[in-house]
Amino acid sequence: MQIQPGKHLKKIKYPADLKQVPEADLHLVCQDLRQYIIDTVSVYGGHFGASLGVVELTVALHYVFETPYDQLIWDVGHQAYGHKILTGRRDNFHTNRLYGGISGFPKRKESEYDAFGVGHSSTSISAGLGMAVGAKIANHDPKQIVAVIGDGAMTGGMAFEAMNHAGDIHSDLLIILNDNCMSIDPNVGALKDYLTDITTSQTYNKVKDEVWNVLGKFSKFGVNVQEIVSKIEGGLKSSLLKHSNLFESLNLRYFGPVDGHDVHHLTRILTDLKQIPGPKILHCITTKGKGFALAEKDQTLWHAPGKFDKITGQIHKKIFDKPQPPKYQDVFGHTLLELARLNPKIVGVTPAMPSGSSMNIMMKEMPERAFDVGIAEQHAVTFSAGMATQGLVPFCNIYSTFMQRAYDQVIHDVCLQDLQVVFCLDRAGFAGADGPTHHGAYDIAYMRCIPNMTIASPMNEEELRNLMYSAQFHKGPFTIRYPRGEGVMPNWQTKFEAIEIGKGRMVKSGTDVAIISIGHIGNLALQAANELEEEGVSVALFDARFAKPLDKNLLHDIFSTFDRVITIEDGCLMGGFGSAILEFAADHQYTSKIKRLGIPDEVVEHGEQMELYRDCGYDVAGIKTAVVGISEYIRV
Ligand SMILES: Cc1ncc(C[n+]2csc(CCOP(=O)(O)OP(=O)(O)O)c2C)c(N)n1
Repeated sequence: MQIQPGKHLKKIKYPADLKQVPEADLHLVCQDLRQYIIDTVSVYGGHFGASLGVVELTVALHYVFETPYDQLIWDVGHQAYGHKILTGRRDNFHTNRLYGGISGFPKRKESEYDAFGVGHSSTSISAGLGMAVGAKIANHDPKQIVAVIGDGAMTGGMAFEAMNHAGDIHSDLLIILNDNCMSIDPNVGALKDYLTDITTSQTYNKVKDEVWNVLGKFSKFGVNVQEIVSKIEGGLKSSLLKHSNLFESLNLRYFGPVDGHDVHHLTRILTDLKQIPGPKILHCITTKGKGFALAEKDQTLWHAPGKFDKITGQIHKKIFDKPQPPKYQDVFGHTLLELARLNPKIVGVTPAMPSGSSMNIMMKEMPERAFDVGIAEQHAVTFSAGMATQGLVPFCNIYSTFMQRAYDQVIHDVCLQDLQVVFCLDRAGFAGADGPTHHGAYDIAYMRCIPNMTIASPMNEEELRNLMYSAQFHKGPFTIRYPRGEGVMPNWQTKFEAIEIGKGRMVKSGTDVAIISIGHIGNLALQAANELEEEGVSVALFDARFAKPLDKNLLHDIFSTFDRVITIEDGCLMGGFGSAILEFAADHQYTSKIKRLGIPDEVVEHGEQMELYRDCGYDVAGIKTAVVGISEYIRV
């Protein structure tokens, strides 16, 4: 279904069209753009509140700057829907996040207006600084580089590493801090309090207003703004601001706070800022979900609500006539609380994903034992390591894809010291519509090579519970990976039972081919094996449960019985679980034919998880084809 743009947006396909609009009418474009986002996301789903909050900023930026020559970097990129719509993708926007459609995040391959590919947070200032320096060294004509970063993303260490550098080398870079006091959940940390303080501090704002008044007065007369700012900085501003403003202390010129929903004011400020050299930051105050009352009210729910009725605000939920299996994340959340009630040493850590990981269940009952540390995966890991040295048992929940950030911390701070930290990696395997920046493809491969690490993955809810239960008694680092979405057991609240570390199990017996799977994907293998049985091919299925240590006894049994073996994992083939099985077979001189199914060595785009399994040959049909293929191969 093609969504119809309003009459002001209709005329705009590219920023060049936007520039034809009289400045006085920009708020009308904003109205239409906001409505277009509401109309489309309500029907097709996707991120919602963040894009609504930056409508005015998006319009002002494309109005003032010469994109794509001037470069605009959106941190995380979930707020860039307006940007996509104004940069040639309006008529394609209904394919956002769908298989074969446009990406939900800025992506260099998709558009020249997407200056930098994003999805993970806190990269925009580093990338922008690199662009500014690179453009200069490459002798490009002067260009403006703008990084838009949220207050949530600003809690990430990389943002500070980049500001520290920017303030030192004085490259031309405009940072726009989009401050809506929200991450996905309410933003946390001392920085959040600081931002609120500078927004409300009277002394500070008085000085700042004077700076702006002077600036405004002069720029109207066409006086060189750059000169004026230096003069003001030399006097009034610098002494007070430098000592009272965090950004000024880092040698970034600080402007604001300004109302991020006043498109006319924003346009004027951005025009002025274009003339000010060096690194500078414009602090914009916005409301996440702006213009859609329910989204303004419950900003966490409306971060990415799914499809909804735009009139009533009713979020569409599938209705089932029988109980459904829960999401793995909820099994994690409830189980963690259950375990924490029994074991006072258990603590929980999440980097900014309380609701996404369901850690919020424990946070609600035990706020003193469960921590949201901000978008700070590296810190989350080392903070957990620190608590482990005190004899606690931290369950540190990080999405598989975001754990990539904290790799050195896992090695250096946890594994080399053999500390007991339980890493629960959510969204392991294909993430679905969020696409390649979010697929949890690599964790088995990157964890497997680290000494002391144990890696397990449950095939169902009961296994997740039992792995979590067992991990609390294991003295050393322990990774449990599980996918996005639902499991298979509507009655999931099973009694805890210890699982022996490194012990796999047979799920189904058979004689022709052995499948060894790891994790939830084993359920598709089971379905394939059952169907094949009826078609006359006898397939045995083994649930390895552990990628490390491997169940050597089970593997010796399998390789001495079967000359055709298939491995299946929802993870990368290179270095993954199948590779571990190949290593085992080679090390023990087994000559069985082995076929590995998993994620190939390429960037797999976004789509429904099932569509991606299909493309990579490990949906039910793909598994059956692989079994038949390996059987025929032997016959030849
Ligand atoms: C490294 C990393 N960790 C976690 C996330 C998940 N995540 C996506 S958006 C978001 C909140 C960002 O907050 P903010 O920057 O303030 O933007 P807002 O949504 O409020 O506009 C988080 C935690 C991520 N994208 N990258």
